Amino acid sequence: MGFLRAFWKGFSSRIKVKGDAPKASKVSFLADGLATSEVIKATLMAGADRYADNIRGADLTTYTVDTTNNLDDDFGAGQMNVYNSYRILAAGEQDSSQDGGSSPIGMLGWDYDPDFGGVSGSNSTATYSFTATSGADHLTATLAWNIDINSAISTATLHDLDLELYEVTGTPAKVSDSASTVHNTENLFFDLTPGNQYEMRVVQGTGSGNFVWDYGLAWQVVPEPSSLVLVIFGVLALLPFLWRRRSSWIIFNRRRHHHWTVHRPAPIPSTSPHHHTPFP
Ligand SMILES: [Ca+2]
Ligand SMILES: [Ca+2]
Ligand SMILES: [Ca+2]
Repeated sequence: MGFLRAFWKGFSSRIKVKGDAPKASKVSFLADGLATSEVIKATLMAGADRYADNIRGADLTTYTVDTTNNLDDDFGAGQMNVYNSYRILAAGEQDSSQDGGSSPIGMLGWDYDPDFGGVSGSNSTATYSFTATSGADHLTATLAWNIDINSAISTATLHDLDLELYEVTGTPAKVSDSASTVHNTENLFFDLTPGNQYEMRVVQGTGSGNFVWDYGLAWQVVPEPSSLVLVIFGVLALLPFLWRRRSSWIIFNRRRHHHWTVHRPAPIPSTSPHHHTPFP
């Protein structure tokens, strides 16, 4: 519930900082793109875990990219991680360079582009530049858009957008893409080379004519899953040591300033009603 409260706080604080009057605030909030279904969908999918070591329920250890839009046929985008998605939303909207955005983009973020596809002067390529950190990082990104239904509700058109990743440290070279012709999301799931420069590009699908449509894009660059597994195993390896040092109960308590401390609960008094006297 804490994550959900934080998630909502991110939304509501965004409403408050835009304008003074409540009505103007709401308009700004919607115009932002933050409340669009495309951005919310992209944020949830880009924040999902492709690997999950759960305390309860089944683990997710066999994620396999096997669809034309780079998802798993069985698990989709993986296991929802609301905290990841909140962090992506909180990192803020970052426009493509064609729409006046600054470069580079952050390691987490999202964009809503209301006009894309080449018609009416809109851009038909949208570029998002970034540099991988010196660590072993992994990019997860989702481009999402809705089907185009005309006002008479008589025709439905699925515009074809694709998502590509170029390495641009030297001569630009495409290193990954998501180019489905039948889905309304495209996804990147890619191990980055430390320190190299990259561009994510939203483009028209091959053979697609011009159109004008809107999309949401969300991304996160985080340590590779394999690195996270090593950290998890490292912590697990330490647990027996802590267990012996601190007697039979260990409670991890997160205090202010984000320090983790280890406590042993006070011994149960002999007068406690919960104390069990052994049978003779
Ligand atoms: Ca935008
Ligand atoms: Ca645009
Ligand atoms: Ca496509």
